[in-house]
Amino acid sequence: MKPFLTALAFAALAVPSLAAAASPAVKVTDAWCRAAPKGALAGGCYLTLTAGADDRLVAVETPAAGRAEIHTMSMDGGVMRMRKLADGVALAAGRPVALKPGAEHLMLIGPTIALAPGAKVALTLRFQSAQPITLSVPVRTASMPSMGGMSMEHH
Ligand SMILES: [Cu+2]
Repeated sequence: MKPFLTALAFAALAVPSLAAAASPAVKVTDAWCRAAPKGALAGGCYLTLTAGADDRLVAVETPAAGRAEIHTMSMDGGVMRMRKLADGVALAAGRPVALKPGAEHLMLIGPTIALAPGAKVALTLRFQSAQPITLSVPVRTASMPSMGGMSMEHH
């Protein structure tokens, strides 16, 4: 074990630029899924992504729903509409991208687990360049329901 670790440490020190160019990791923070009533047809998950290099979130997979999609939300004549982002979400190097209520989000279509507070949703995020990331995302209630186009976030 020790020689292996030493070799790894040496390699990391010796070729930092090469290691970074190969497949920089994407950092995930503030991941949560919104609690939904029993029998809900869909549920939203939110998180913040910070890519080490220009990249793109291209897909999300989960065993907790029929399928998962990357969605965006926008106002259309006073009505909030969601649509699937076929090309995913662009991630600029070092710039946090927040997927949040009222904007880009991950949508669980046909949840197969109860989206109750305290439950965990396994999500696998797939990127154009970076390695996939699998997360266990906690379910919680939103601080307030979203109302129309107004932002009702607590501070
Ligand atoms: Cu959606």
